[in-house]
Amino acid sequence: MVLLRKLPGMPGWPAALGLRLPQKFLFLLFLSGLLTLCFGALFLLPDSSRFKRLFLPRRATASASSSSSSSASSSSASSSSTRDTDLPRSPPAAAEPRHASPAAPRRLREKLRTAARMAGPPAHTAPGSRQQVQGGERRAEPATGAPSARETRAPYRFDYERFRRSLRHPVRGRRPGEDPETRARRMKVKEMMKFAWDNYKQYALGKNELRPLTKNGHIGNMFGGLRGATVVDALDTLYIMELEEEFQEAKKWVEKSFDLNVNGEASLFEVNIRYIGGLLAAYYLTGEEVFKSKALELGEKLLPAFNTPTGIPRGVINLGSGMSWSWGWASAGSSILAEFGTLHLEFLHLSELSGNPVFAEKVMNIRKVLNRVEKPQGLYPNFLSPVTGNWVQHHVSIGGLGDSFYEYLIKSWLMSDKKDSEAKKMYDDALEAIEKHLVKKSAGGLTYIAEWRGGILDHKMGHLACFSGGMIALGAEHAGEERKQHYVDLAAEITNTCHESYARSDTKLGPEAFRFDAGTEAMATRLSERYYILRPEVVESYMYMWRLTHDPKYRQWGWEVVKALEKHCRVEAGFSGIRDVYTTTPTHDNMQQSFFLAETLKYLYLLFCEDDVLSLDDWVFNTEAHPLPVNHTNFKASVQ
Ligand code: DMJ
Repeated sequence: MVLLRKLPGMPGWPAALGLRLPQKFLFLLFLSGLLTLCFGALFLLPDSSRFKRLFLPRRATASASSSSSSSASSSSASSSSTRDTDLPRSPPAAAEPRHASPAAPRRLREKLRTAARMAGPPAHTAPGSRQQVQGGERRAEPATGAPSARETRAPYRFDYERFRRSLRHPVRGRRPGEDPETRARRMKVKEMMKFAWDNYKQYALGKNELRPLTKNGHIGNMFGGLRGATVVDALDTLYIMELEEEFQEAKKWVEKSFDLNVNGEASLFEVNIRYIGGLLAAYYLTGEEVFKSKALELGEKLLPAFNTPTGIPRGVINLGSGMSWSWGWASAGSSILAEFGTLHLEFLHLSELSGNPVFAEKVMNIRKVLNRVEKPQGLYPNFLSPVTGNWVQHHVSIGGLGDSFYEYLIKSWLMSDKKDSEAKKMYDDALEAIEKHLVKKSAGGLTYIAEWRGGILDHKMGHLACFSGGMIALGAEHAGEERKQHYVDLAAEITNTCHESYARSDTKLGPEAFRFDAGTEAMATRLSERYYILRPEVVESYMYMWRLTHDPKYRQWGWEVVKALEKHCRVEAGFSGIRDVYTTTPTHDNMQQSFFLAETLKYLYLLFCEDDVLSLDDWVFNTEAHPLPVNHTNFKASVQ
């Protein structure tokens, strides 16, 4: 309108053209139509996202784009708005819309697509069709007009039968003759699992954990309103132990009562390792569609957490709104290495099962960011900014905050049927740096892995760090001949140290953290570190060491744990953590953690099984001990 106002001393446009009133009206009509067309065309351009961002409010695009199939790229990172600074928990940062990055190098994009193309021949997309991203799901849609017979090919479907045929061992083993003692011990662990499940079912079904002293349920605030953490965590253990009736009870709960339409703050990491990991494993073991569809639906809900300038996800996400933010305690709004570094296995399987590359793209981008950033002394600090992609603090640990990142590197390689050599190299390099800077020997000859704070060592090992014996054992088999024995020895030494932390306590259960200073060896020195919450890491290492060496001491050590659990943690209505491992009359914490059923009891059971039960040839365990298959057939073209 301003353009057409008649300025003093100057004729207006229509007047200047010598037009009369009806003509003027027609001219105006034509002009406004033209303007509307031009404006609309901006939105129809191939990459109209930048215009949408200019004209639409940020929130409006966030959810629509949250499931975009794009990966964050460095180029889009630099073009990101500086308003998107990393905010602590309150108020949450709005999810930043991200779109396919046209600037991402072609080779990378190809690589990402190949990474997701794990299901072999089935067509994800009908020929002559275009991909449409809708609600995060990539659907095949005819390009134009009515679909022809050729174009209406069946949608992508994971070939479960083909996958089952690719396994080299029966999932639950062949059960050859075995010595009666081993069998009896395995049956004891099975009885413990049944006891843990029955009590959960009776007093807390549908809640996240059982409170075995007060005989009620606990919900907590880690899972964003999701319920039934114990159900989902227990599914595969029940199945493997052939607790058929109990497995059916758990399955029925998932079918009838597992509600994903929740609205609350969830830990991206915990939801991924427990729920997605648990559902994926249950699907691969049984072929029951309900587990697959729930896993995929939940996976979609996690995607907005990746909408950051670097694509490094934030730690907390509201599963309803898609808003994400960093943990309030994480320095300077950073993301945690063990959290964003522990998504790879599950996300590759989400892509495999859905035919949608978006999940694989997200985790391959994380790897890209990690490969780009400089590592102090070759080490990976625990805090990284999702905004800049730089380290925020130089704290390095193979225990809490760092742990499962390293685990997922070697397991990514194994899960890819040893094709993902990038992951193997990252693992080898990281382990070399850890050994050089963090691995120490105590005066009493115990090998341990210290923590590193900007170059200063903290001579402490957390219970969580005790998984590393198993991890190094797993990797040892695949180290070059000259390194193999070295890693077998290192794994054995670390496992032995963790065993010492149990053996030196009055309960024969280990503390949350133990130290090697001021004359102390493998014992907690602080009151606050004396508790045991039914954690699995030590028996996890026993299981891997047993499978690697078949040294009977690992079964013996596992049996000592069984006896200690029975004596100190079993209560009338389940199992409970204890507050002090150094007293024989410990007080209970009234919590039966879901990982006790997912991990501790599963690893103990496997310790007393033949090696072909969930064979390591066929399966890798996610960090919550949920078995995910090695893809013997479809990873061939993998991520290289
Ligand atoms: C489990 O939830 C997982 O093993 C995770 O990686 C960290 N530790 C707990 C159990 O201790």
